[in-house]
Amino acid sequence: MEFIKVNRQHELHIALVELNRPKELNALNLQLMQELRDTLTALDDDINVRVIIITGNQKAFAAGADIKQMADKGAIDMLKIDQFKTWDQIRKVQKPLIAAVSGFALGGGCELAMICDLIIASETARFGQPEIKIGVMPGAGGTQRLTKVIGKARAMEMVLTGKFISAEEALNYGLINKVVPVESYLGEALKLGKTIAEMSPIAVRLAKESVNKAFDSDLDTGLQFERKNFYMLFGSNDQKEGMDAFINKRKPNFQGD
Ligand code: DAK
Repeated sequence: MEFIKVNRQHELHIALVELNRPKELNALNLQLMQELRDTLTALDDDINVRVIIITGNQKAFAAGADIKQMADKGAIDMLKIDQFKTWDQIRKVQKPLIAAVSGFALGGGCELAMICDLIIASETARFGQPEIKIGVMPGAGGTQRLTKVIGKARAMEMVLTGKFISAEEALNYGLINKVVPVESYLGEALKLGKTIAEMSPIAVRLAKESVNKAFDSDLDTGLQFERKNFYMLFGSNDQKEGMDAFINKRKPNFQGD
């Protein structure tokens, strides 16, 4: 892998995936996205990994798709490249994804963070969908996810003016989970990951799936889906273990079955 580094915290069941194209502010070129897709799908299949953290560096999570790579493309070139396939595969990762964001999270970088389930940001983080400034618009879910999360007025302003928002604003808008000093954003993401990794992996998977369902369906469909997953968990050993641990005042030991 040229643009992705993986650091496995075996004892915590966490994998830290770092976007590594620092000179270009982690601009998401096709190779980086394919490497990211391959990495995430492999980690999703690895039973020793329970939580995945995606991060960049202090200056940039990712400054967007690679403008230099896209500049001379036509509509049919873009269609043939079909980047959506790669993005869809990332979106389908079943394990919890935490984005640990510092610096720029712009365009595709902001969209990648929004695909993640939780976002921890450093005080220096800047979020934005500036595609309008280069004559295009968000293409990897930005107009949809941003609007659902922060509301139409704020999303319109960001998407139509390309303005960046600070980590503090992103927190107030409900786009992210927490803002911490720049020295601790990775530590904080690991702490959050550790808490989730201690839960039953099977319950975490179905819970993630169910929360996501709320995003793309009406309430009735979402409730039916949630109920099915809820019943299914009563077929797991982890449910027996979790409830027995509670009754016997001990820490549960979840095995994911
Ligand atoms: N693409 C390519 N190179 C980039 C880049 C980008 N998005 N962002 C930065 N770089 C490069 C710069 O060109 C520069 O390279 P050199 O000139 O040194 O060779 C280097 O990174 C450092 O950047 P700056 O010199 O500009 O650094 P500053 O600190 O002065 O400014 C900045 C930082 C983030 C404000 C600025 O670099 C900037 O405005 N960058 C562009 C931000 C942007 O417009 N992002 C949106 C891109 S469009 C799709 C999925 C996703 C997308 C589309 C389709 N499908 C699934 C089909 C997404 C589209 C986008 O994200």
